[in-house]
Amino acid sequence: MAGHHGMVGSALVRALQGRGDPHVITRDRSALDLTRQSEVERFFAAERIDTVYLAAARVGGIKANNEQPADFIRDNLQIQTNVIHAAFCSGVSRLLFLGSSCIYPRLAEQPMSEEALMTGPLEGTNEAYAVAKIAGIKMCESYRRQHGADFRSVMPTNLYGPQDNFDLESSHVLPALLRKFHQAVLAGDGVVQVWGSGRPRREFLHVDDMAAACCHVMELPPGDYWAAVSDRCSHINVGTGEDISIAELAGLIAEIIGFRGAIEFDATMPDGTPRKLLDVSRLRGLGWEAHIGLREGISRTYGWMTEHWENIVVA
Ligand code: GFB
Repeated sequence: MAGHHGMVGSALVRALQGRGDPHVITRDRSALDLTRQSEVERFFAAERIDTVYLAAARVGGIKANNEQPADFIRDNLQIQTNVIHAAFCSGVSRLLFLGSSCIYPRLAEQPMSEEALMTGPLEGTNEAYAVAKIAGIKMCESYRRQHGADFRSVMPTNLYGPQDNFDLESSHVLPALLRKFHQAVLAGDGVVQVWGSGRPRREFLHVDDMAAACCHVMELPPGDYWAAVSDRCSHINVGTGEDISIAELAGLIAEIIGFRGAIEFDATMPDGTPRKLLDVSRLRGLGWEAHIGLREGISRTYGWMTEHWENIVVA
């Protein structure tokens, strides 16, 4: 398991252990830096690893992606290239690469099917990250085509849940709004600022659903997985199939938290892609769909945030 300290990786560890897999191998960054090729090669040579979940990545919200494109493209290309190649050389039987719905063109037809990949220009605010993720899919696909490797890919929509990043500069919108509305209630503030116009639409998936989907995809017999995808479009979308505008999301979070003040939109901040809704029919055809509704998922994540509030505000 690469990336077990992150929101997705930690959910995956919980899910795998819940399915009775006692042998999940993880390493702290201090013991294994995945951006260092020689360290990754040594690790794979020393351990007997059968299956790899590649959830390690540099991730962030619209502001971090927009302001640090060099960091996003470098770290992600290094991590995924090192892990995928070392996994192949050590003979692992199966690998799962995790990407993101920002791989699709900015103005892709909605909902976005897997076949929309590389059919148009990307969204500018996260182009560097998206190019790295597209390279990851293509690397898995290429190892499949050249070597027959069983290297699979899943592309999640916008994720949220426990252990998310609540830092207002680098987080995604959902944890940012949970924090902003909670802080406003605590401080008695009457106004909360929401970035952009509020018009963009996003699809949100709870990370426990994402982890369950990853396990489902990895447990599929090779014949089922490779029959459902194509040689040059080998990934599978993971989402709920429903989206919501940022203004509606802000209203829902305000209601859940009990904020009764005003919501203001900050037009100086970018909107990003106008809409990102995944076509999830490929995954549904393989027998999986999301179970955690948005209201329930937000309430659960709000509970987690308030439980860990002291760590969040000092971070
Ligand atoms: O979640 P988010 O940062 O990422 O922003 P993206 C989604 C939308 O919410 C944008 C708006 O229109 C933001 O302007 N928004 C409103 C806010 N208030 C806030 C706020 O306080 N914080 C944040 N962060 N947004 C990222 C990509 O895109 O999503 C990555 O940059 C990746 O590459 C990831 O794909 C899932 O959905 O725009």
